[in-house]
Amino acid sequence: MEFINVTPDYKPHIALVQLNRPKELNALNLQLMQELKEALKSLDQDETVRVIVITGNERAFAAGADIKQMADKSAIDMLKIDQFSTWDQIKKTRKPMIAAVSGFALGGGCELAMTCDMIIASETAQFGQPEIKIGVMPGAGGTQRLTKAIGKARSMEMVLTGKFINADEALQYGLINKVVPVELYLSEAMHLATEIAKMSPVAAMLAKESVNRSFETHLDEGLHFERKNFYLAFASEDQSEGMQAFIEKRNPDYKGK
Ligand code: DAK
Repeated sequence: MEFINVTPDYKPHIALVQLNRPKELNALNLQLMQELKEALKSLDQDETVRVIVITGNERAFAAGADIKQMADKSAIDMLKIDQFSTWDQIKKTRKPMIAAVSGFALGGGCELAMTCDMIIASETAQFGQPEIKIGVMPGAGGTQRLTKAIGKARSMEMVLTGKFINADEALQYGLINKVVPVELYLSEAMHLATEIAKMSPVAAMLAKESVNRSFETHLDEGLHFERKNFYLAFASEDQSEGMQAFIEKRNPDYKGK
């Protein structure tokens, strides 16, 4: 791995993936995205990992797709490269993912943060979809996930002007979960990850899938899907353990089975 650092056991049950192209503000070139895809696939299959935190550095989470690498590509080049399959694979990650964002989260960087399930930001974070300024538009979910998160009016303004919003605005708009001082953004993300890692990983996976389904379907279908996953949770040993632990007034010891 050249452009990302992966620590599967950063904390008990928590993996850390750090984007690592600092000089280029973690611009997402093809190799970085490929590495990220492979890392997430492997962490998703790693039984010891329950939650994945993705971060950059203090100056940038990621300033977008690598413009220098994209600049001379034709539509057919883009079609053949088929970067969407990489993004689709990342989206398929079944374990909860938290983005720990400081500095720039722009274009594909903002889209990557939004592909995660929750976002913890430092007070220096800036979010934006500035593709319009370079003659294109968001291509990895920016027009869809941003609109669902913050509504049409604000999304239109960001997508059509390319303007950035700061961490407080992002919090107020409902794009992110929490803003903390810059020295705390990673530890705060770890704190959230630790809370989730205490839960049944089976239930967490089923719950994540169900919440995500609400973005993709109408209410009746979503409720039906939720119900099936609810029943499925009762097939897990973790369900017996969780309920027994409650009755016995002790902490549950989930095995992810
Ligand atoms: N690509 C390549 N290099 C970048 C970059 C980027 N997105 N962002 C920054 N850099 C590089 C700069 O070129 C500079 O490199 P050197 O000149 O030193 O070699 C270095 O990082 C430091 O940047 P600056 O000198 O510009 O730093 P400043 O603090 O002055 O400005 C900035 C920071 C973030 C405001 C500025 O760098 C900037 O505006 N960056 C571009 C932001 C942007 O437009 N992002 C959107 C890119 S388009 C797709 C999926 C997704 C996408 C496309 C396709 N498919 C699935 C097909 C996504 C598209 C995008 O994200």
